[in-house]
Amino acid sequence: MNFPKKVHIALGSNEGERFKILQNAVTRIFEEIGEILEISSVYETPAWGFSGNTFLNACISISTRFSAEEVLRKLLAIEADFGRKRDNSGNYQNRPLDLDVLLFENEVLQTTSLILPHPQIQNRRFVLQPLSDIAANEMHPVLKKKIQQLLLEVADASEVSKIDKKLQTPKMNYKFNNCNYIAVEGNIGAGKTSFSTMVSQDFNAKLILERFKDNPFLPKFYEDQERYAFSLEMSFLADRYQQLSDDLAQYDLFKDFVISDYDVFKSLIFAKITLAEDEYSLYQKLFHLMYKELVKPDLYIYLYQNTDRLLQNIRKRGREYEQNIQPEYLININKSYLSFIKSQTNMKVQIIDISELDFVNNRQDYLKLLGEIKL
Ligand code: PH2
Ligand code: MG
Ligand code: MG
Repeated sequence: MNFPKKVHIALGSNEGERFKILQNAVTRIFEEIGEILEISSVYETPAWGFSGNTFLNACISISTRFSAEEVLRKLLAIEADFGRKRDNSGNYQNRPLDLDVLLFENEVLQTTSLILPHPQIQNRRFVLQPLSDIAANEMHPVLKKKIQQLLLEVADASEVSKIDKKLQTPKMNYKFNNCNYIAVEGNIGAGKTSFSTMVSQDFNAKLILERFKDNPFLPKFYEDQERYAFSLEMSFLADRYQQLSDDLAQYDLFKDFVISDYDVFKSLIFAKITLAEDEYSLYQKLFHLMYKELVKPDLYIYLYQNTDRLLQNIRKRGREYEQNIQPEYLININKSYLSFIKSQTNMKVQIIDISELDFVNNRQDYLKLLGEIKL
């Protein structure tokens, strides 16, 4: 999972209903690429470098987890949907929509398809003027000058004039209001960690991730279940108890809530499957002693994913010791989760079917998933 990056994009239109096209483009960028951080004023600008219709130009900054190449590909697809046609003449033409990546964080890059930062920023008033609205103090990573400085120095004398109408910022119609702690659960490979991580980044939440990597019994367990099940379940329980009691007690002033990629009940659900009956009843006693002491989530989300896609995800992330996991084992785990969930009377639980969603690679699916959460 990539960390969100800040990207500055230039928008231009000189054909059709220009303002409407720019507004719709901003909405598409929000839905498909990332959250909109800032939007400049809109400027009317004469065609630069060719004789054509007058443009409307603006700049936006967004936050995205996609790579520069992916952002570029998505922008080109949006341009095409607005009727942009390209010919091979190499000359500028009138166009309903042009979307250019100006700055991708501080990346400096040159490939056949993409140059970063955009090589023409410093020569174009129709870019520097709107860009100064939202990024006056950003440093150009190659020229080592601030955008406002580049605007002062630009040779381009074209007359750009601000129009009154403002572009609207599309916002997530989703808020995690009045909640302190959310636990995300799901089968092995369902996407618990990805989803919790994305939410923590986008909604300023403190993230608690299971420390399965540190468990020395896990690889052994997958080799010899009977021999290592009890040690594994005990050490998971101890770890989870310690982590949750520490992390949930430490209140973070600068975060709005806490999200974790597991709930401590997971221990009991897995123990029931992996332990012999007598071991399980001993384990249960200990579990309940510890469970009493823990802060309970305000919302428990179970991400349901079908077995085929779980296996696919397990293969894709490639943890060696997980590669022999059998479909029956996953089906069993899912059943146990569901029967646990059914038995819950005090906890607010929500099952969300994500088998038709690809929320990591498809932002519209991510927004859809968020929309499903009812707090
Ligand atoms: N884009 C161009 C070439 N010329 N002139 C103005 N005023 N605005 C633009 O967006 C623009 C241009 C190439 O993309
Ligand atoms: Mg352009
Ligand atoms: Mg372009």
